[in-house]
Amino acid sequence: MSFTQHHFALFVSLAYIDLLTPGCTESDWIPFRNSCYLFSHDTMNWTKAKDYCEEKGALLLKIEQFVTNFAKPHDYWVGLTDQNTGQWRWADDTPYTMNREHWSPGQPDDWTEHGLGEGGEDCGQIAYNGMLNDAHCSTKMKYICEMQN
Ligand SMILES: [Ca+2]
Repeated sequence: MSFTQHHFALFVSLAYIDLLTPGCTESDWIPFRNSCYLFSHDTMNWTKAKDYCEEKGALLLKIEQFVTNFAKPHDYWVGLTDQNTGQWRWADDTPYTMNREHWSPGQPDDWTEHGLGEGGEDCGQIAYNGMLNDAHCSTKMKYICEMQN
């Protein structure tokens, strides 16, 4: 299955399943394949989003298959950061292999003119265009948790 099909199915689920669904123990979590996904409505900084997902027994989204037609008109934190080691890693501390085809043109750029405090941009988000960008970790943003069943 291609990642396009994967996410099409995910968003079909998101659009039409709005109930407590067998397979996911909490409402608002969307079952797909062997995981449950939460597309948050609230916003948090990256670290709080990561902690929230982990409190739920989940992870900030670790994207195994990439998104090209991300249909939601929002930015979401995903579980990518280079703030600890300078190397991009997933929130479960596994390494991320850089593939610039998954990033918006010119990203990650570690931009420093954001006016949000010290440092550049060390946390990964997925934008409405389905592409990755690095943003300042203190930014409050929606987030996606993934819980593997
Ligand atoms: Ca950036």
